[in-house]
Amino acid sequence: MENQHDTHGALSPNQCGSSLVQAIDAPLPLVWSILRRFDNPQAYKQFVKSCTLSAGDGGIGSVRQVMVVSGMPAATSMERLDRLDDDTHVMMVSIIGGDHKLLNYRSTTSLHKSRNEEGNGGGKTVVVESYVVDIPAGNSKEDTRSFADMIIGCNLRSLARVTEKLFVNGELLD
Ligand code: A8S
Repeated sequence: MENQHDTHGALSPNQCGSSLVQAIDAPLPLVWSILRRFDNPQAYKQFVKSCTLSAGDGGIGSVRQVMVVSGMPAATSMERLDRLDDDTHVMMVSIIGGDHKLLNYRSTTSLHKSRNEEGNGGGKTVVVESYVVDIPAGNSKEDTRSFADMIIGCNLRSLARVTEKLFVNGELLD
C-alpha cells in the first residue's frame, strides 16, 4: 500500500519528496519499540550492514554512522535524530553526510492506530513515512524519487514482516 503523491506543500524546484503508507498487523506499541531504536536500524532495514552511534545515546540529537550493504550506490551514511516523540509516535531523521547523493534528506515517520481497530484493543498499525530531498545535479526528479521510494518501501515492508512475526510469537509489549 503506497501513496506516492507529494505531501510537502512547499517544495523548492530543486527538491522532491513523497509519502509512503504501510499497514501492519501488529500493535502500535510493538511497532514503535522497534522503530524508535535510532541506534539499531538494522533490526528491520535490510540495506543496513552495521550502525554505530558517534554522538549521543540514541536520544534526540544523536548521530549514527550507517554502513550500507554492497550493491548499493553508496557505502556510508551519517544520520541525526531530530525528533523522537513517545506520546505521538513521531520520529524525524536527517541525513547529514555520507558518500551518497541524497543531500538535505529529511524524513518523518509516524505511527497511527488503524481506524478499524480503534476501541477493541486491536493489533493494527499504520505507518506513514514522508521525506524531502534535494534533486542531485544531473538527475531527474522522477529518478530521485523512485530511488528513495524503493528504499523506503523495502524498509516499511520489512518493518511489517519483523513486527508481525514478533506479534505472532507473542511478544506483546506495552
Ligand atoms: C532510510 C532511507 C534511505 C536510505 C538510503 C533513503 C541509503 O541508506 C541507501 C542507499 C543510498 O544510496 C543512500 O530510511 C543511503 O534508510 C540504502 C546510503 C542514504
